[in-house]
Amino acid sequence: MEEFLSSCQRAVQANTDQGPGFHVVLGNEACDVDSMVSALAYAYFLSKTAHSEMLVVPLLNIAQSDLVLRSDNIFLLRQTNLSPDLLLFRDQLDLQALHRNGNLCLTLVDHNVLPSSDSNLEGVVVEVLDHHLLEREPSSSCPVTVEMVGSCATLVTERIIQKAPQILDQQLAQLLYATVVLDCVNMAPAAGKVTPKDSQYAAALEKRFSTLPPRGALFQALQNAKFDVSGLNTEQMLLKDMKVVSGILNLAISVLYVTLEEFLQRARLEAELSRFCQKFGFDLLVLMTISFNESKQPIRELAVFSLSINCREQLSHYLEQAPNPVLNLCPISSPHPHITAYEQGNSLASRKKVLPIVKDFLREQDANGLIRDSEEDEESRVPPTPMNSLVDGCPLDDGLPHISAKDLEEKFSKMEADCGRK
Ligand SMILES: [Mn+2]
Repeated sequence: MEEFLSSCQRAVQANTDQGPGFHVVLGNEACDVDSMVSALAYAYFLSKTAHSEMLVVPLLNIAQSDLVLRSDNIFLLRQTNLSPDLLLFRDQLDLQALHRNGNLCLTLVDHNVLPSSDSNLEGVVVEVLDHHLLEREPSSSCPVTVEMVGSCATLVTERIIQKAPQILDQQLAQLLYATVVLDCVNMAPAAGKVTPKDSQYAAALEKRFSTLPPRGALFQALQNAKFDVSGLNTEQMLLKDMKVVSGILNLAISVLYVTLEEFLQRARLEAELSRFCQKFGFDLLVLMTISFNESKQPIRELAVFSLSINCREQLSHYLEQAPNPVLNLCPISSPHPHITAYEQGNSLASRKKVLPIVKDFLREQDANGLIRDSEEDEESRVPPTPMNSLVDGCPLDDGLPHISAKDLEEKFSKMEADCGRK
């Protein structure tokens, strides 16, 4: 696999108009473990079996700098001794330019239609292998394999075992096996993800490679890695699982997978939070932490950050008083003057429950009731962590909204005025 990936990199670096062109195997924009492994494994399979001039390359459908947010992907790469430096990312190969020059064909794995930003590439899609709801128009020039299995990696494994079992080595088997086990929630029927075909091919891999890590341990390790934020800086932690709500104020709610105490101890935290707010144009940040006690019960805490005392106090007060649901916020001491911190007694109130309260707050701040929501507004979308292999709602392509210094100044003076009015 390393040799194959190195040759792909060399080919991309040497890319010229005169070359034979690229057959790109592309996963979805969430670039979760399934999309990454399906692209790597299927491209490898095609490179060994396809009889075409074109160079087959797997492409991760995120920018290289976003890989750090996919801690489970990084964990699996490390576990299978694959360096992330060998991977090719969306910002390293200009698909549009290749397409313009007639040098591109595409195989889609783990999704079956291209997002609107890439829809002009539909004409060069030559094959699809996926496990999402079929949204693709049938076409004679593009064979489509869509089956509602737990993991797209199951379909890739099936193809390899049926057509080229000799290319399976321990490394490739482990990549595929780990993905199936992760997507199928440790093959537990109760989780409702696993199908007979997933079990069949997981068992086939176990049978061929007796040295694969034990299923339960592998699942737990990947699951832990998904929530491991130890390698992330403050900005990355905030971006990892963030939603944006905008009205007269711009507000972000980030879920953090650490205890609030641990987060509040980060060096220069307030300076980092204000830099974050300036960079992305936020007036207020709501930080919701989730951690687990020894009996695996969730512990939730909540904090509000804003450089404006008025904004911070008003939102904090609003959350304290919110009737539906009652959050049972109990103030805890914060070492930072601009951060109000709470234990959240109602540990069932996830961000899904807190978001409407925050929207109500913004509505009350804004006589016009103009609220924008990160789900409805493509412009303000930021990449949430994919919790499963669904591509929907996991955009990494649109980047972040661009905000000029002038916009910011206006925003802040408006914010102060608005908050001061009350
Ligand atoms: Mn998937």
